[in-house]
Amino acid sequence: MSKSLPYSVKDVHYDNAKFRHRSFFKVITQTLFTSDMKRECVSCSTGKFLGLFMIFGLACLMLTHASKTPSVTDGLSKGLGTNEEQKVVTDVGLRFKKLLRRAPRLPPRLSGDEKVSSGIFTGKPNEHDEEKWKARQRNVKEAFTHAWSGYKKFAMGYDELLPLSMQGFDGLGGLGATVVDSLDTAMIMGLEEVVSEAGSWIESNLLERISQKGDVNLFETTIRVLGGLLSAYHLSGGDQDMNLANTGPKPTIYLEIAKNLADRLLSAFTSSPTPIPYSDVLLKNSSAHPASNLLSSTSEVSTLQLEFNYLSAISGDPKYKTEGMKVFAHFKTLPKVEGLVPIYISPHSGEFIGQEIRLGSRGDSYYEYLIKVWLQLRSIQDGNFTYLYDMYEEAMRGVRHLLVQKTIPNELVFVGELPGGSKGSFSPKMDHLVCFLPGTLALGATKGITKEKAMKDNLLTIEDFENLKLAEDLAKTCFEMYSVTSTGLAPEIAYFHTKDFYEDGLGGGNQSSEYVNDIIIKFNDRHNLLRPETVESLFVLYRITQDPKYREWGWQIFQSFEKYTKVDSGGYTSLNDVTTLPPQRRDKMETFFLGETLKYLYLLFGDSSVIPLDKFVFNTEAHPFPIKDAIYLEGGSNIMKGTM
Ligand code: DMJ
Repeated sequence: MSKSLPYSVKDVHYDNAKFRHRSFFKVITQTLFTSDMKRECVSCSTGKFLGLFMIFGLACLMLTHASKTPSVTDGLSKGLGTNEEQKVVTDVGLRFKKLLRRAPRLPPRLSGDEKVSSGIFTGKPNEHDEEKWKARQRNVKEAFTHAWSGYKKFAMGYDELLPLSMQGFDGLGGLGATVVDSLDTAMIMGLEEVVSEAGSWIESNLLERISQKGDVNLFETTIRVLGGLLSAYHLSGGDQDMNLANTGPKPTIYLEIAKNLADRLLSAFTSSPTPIPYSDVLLKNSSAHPASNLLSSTSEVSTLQLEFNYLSAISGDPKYKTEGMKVFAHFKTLPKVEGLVPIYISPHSGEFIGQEIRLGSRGDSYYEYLIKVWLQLRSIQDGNFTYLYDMYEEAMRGVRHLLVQKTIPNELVFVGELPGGSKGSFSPKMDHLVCFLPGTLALGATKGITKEKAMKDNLLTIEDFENLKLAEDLAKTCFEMYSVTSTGLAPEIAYFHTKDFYEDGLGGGNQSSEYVNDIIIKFNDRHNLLRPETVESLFVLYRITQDPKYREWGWQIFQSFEKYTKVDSGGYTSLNDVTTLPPQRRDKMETFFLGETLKYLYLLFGDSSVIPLDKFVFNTEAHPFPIKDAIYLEGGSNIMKGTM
């Protein structure tokens, strides 16, 4: 592992002196009364006395003549120096009081320049801009319609569309996963025809499928199918405070099917000898079994709780939440490496297996759900779930300390892996999946409100600022993983040039990219599955920082999807190699392209008041669930409270 300084110390450009601020009064008195001075003062000369007097007088002058215009910091520190009506006498009095008080321990403030470069944009976008983004949002809607039309034409009722061979394929157990994954996107986009088609298919077919189908993966079925049904329930008026669907089945239909499915999925928990569920479920007879290696993935068993908690809240039955939350309670007791966890766990022993640590495949959404489940449940305020926040904070410190490095020559920030745990060596490798992290970090820092508001209300801690900084740095790297290739689309996995690692001749193919020597793409990793993680993070970062660059980056990525993955006959396809032109195509449209990628792009280009991040939490498959006390306390007959 690199011996260089950890990211938290080396890379965050906030002057720590700012946090140990000394007041002007302290500076003067401390300088005059150092130990040497004190000794000499016994025989203080008149000259020294006059000097002291002059400095004191000067200080008074500076205070009384200081500009009355409040500085950014003044305006932000509660109520001080912002009232223009105050009389000068009161002002001076206040200033003296201020001098005599201990300097407050405020989190760092950004200067005007830093604000611009770090993306706090308070000015309203002009009309032309708004029109531009509305038009771009329409382009995304058209892309969704094209994707759905291909699926409907060739693969309706199958899990996925194979757009080149123009047929369907059941890769996820045969529950029509694309239909359910797409439905809430269509609702958000106001595509009534699609809502009606998808809704009718679900109403007429899904229960039967659920009762007849065999093996499904617990995690995939929960995040895509159960998650899709639950957000369709909410968005179609289930909680009675919004209704985006003028057509399709009643919300209770979605809820009934969700309960039937979840009851079967629960067998993965109840048949395991520990709180860690088995990975697979046989739907037709509600039985469960472990994967062939007898292990469960860490991320899979910890990425079920948003869905199960919400289902408990709306159904009034606590069993889903009880089983799901046992997993986190168990994780709390397990040993970790600075909050980081190995990617496999045994449902038989309940212990982690192996040492591999990464935020990519099999590790990723463990970290995402720690903070999101806390956000979902924190309104209950019974203190039972603060351990989730603590685990998240510790893990992010671990990420900053152990996993973050910068590339050569251009200092891109990336999150690497520890293939041998804390004792093994560092690998400068990052799955595209890791690009969920910028969004999660930003959400965890401001809890879904804008950075501007969070700063105004003095809500951000130093760690929040560090996490936000890492979020922005990492989002840039994720975007450059797209820009560096010939197609403008990211590979599945990238390696990074560091002092310990470089391989020549494995660039992305875009010679005009500044980062062509920083990012290395191995032959086996050159595919693109239409994944959402980068645009997901751009969406969250845009909402939180209001920096328009995230929209522009999203637009560039969208255009590349349009150019290289669109299939004329309908649908979009994965690619085999993003570094060569024309790219070889792979013949698969993943369900998350409709469920996540296009939804996040649509929301990124649209009005920020739609599905606000402080009122909704998106599951890992981009299905939004509401966060509000009423649902979790009253709607669920207080079932969310105290079930742990
Ligand atoms: C999706 O199913 C989810 O986002 C999951 O968390 C990770 N993999 C895919 C998208 O890449």
